[in-house]
Amino acid sequence: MDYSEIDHISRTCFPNNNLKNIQYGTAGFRMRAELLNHVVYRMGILSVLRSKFLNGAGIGLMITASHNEEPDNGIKIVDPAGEMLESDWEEIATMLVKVQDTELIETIKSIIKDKNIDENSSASVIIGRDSRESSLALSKAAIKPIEILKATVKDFGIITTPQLHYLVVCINSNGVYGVPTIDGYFDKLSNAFIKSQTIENKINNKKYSYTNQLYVDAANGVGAFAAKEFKKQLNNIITINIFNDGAGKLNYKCGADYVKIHQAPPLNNPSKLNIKCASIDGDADRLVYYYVDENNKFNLLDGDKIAILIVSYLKELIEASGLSINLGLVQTAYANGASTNYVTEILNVPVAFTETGVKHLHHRAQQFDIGVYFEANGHGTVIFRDEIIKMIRNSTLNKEISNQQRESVLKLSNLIDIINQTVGDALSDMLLVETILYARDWDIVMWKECYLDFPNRQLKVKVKDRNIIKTTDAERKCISPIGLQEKIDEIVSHYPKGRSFVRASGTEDIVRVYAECQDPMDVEKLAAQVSLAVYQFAGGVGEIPIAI
Ligand code: G16
Repeated sequence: MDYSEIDHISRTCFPNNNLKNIQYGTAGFRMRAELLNHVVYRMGILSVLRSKFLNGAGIGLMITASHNEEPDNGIKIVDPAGEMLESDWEEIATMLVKVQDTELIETIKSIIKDKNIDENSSASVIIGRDSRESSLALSKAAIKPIEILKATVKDFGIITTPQLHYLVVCINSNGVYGVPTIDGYFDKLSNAFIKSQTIENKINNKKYSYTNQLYVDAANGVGAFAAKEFKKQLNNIITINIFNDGAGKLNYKCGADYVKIHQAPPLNNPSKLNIKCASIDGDADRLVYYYVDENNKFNLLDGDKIAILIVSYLKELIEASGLSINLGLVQTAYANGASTNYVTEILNVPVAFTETGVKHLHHRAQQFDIGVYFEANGHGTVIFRDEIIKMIRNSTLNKEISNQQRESVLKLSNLIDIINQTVGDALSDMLLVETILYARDWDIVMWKECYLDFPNRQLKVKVKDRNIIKTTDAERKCISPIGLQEKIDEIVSHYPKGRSFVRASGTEDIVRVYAECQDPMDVEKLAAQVSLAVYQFAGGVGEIPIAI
C-alpha cells in the first residue's frame, strides 16, 4: 500500500483540525462541513481497510447530514449487508480521525496488524452523496485515498441514503437482492407497487375511501429527485404532488424532522384541509404522514403510526396464510406509550426496545422471523429472515393450500419486494403505507384513529458538553450528571401517565428532552420543566428553557 502518498496528501491537503470530542455518533460523523475534510479523507482510508478485512466485500460510504441544517455535513460507513458499521470499527473510526498527522501511517499499520488484514486483498468502495453544496468536495476527498490505495471505487453521485444501502447489498449479493443500479432500484420498487394494485383486492367498506392523491414535502433534499422518478413511473396509479422539491433551503422549516419535532406543517404546505400529506427528510430515509383537519388542527402520523399500520397488516396476512412466523416490533424510548400499548395489548405482538439509532433497531429486529422496526421520527423498515422469504415464496407455488392462504402468501411475497429491507427508506415506506391503505380502503383519518397518541413534546437543550449526559436502560434512565434522574422523577410524578427522559443527540450538539403525559394542557409544562432541570444539572448555555 502506498503509504508515502497517503501521508503526503494527508499533511498537505487534509490536516487534522484537532476537534475535541469528535466521535462516530448515531449515524457516523456529523458537524459543520468545513470541519470534515480530514475526517472524510481518513474514512476513505478506513473503508478500504474494512473492505480488505472482509476479503474485498463492497463497503458503502455516504456523504450526508440527513436532517441537519445545510451548513452541516457528515459521513457514514455501510457494511456489506447494508447494515451500519460494526460497533468495534466505530471505535477504530473515532481513533483514526483523532490521531495526529504524524501518527496517521503508524495507526493505519497498527489497525492492519490488530485486525490481521491482508494488505494484498482487493478492496471495493461504493460511494454516494446528498445534494448539499459541500457534498461534492467531501466526496472527492473521501475518494482520493481509495484511489491512492488502488481500491475499486463505484461513485453513484447524488443519491438517497437508502439507495446507497440498496446498491451495497445488490453489489455484494451479486444481484440477488436486486439489480445494482439506480434504475434497478426504481424498477424493483415500482414494479412491486404496480403489482400490488392487482393482488390487493381493495375492500369496499363504503365508509372510508382510499385516495390515491398524495402531497409530498421533499425537504428540498435529494429525496426530491427520487420522488420525481416514482411520480413519473407510477403516474397511472398514484398522484404524487411534490413540494419543497429542491428550489428552497434544505430542511429549513420542512422535512420529516421539522414536522415531527414541531408538530406542525412544513413551509409551502398546500392549504387544502383533510388531504393526505407526507414529509421525508434531507436524505430520504425518514417518513412521516400528516393532515390538517377541518378545525385547522394538525394531525401527525409518525413512525409509530406507520409501524402499527404495517404490523397489523402483516399480522393479518400471516394469520390468514396459516404459516408459522414469529413477528415482532422494535421501538425506542421515543415511541409513544399509546403505540406500545396498542401493539402489545390489542395486536398481541411482542415489542422490544433498543437505544436510538437504526443500527441498534436493525440488529434487534433480526431476532424475529419478520422484524418491523421504527423510530418515532419515521426511520424504519421491515426485515425478513432469508428462510422466511423462501418459505413464503415456496408457499405461493403450493397447490395444496386454500385460496385464502394463497392470496395471503402472494400478498406477503409482493410486500417483500416493495420494502427496502436494507435500511429505512422514506419512499419505499411510502409505497408500503399506500399499499396497505389501499388494501383496507382507509383514508388518513381512519388510520390516525386506530389509536390515540398520548400528548407528547420534544425539546432541545444546549449544554457546554453534551457528553456529560449518560444513560442506561435503553436510554430511559439518566445516570450522569448525578441527581438529574431523581429530579426528572420528581417532576414526572406530578403528571398523570407522565413519562420523560433525556439523552445526548448523536447527530446534533444538543441534549434531547422527551415528555409525554395524559393531559395535552400539561405536556408543554412537563417538557419545559425537564429541560430546565437539564439546563441546571448539565451546564446549560444560551437561553434558559422557560418552565411554564
Ligand atoms: C439519524 C439516525 C436515526 C436517529 C437520528 C437522530 O437519523 O439514523 O436512527 O434517530 O439520527 O439521532 P440523535 O437523536 O442521536 O440525534 P438521520 O435521519 O438524521 O440520519
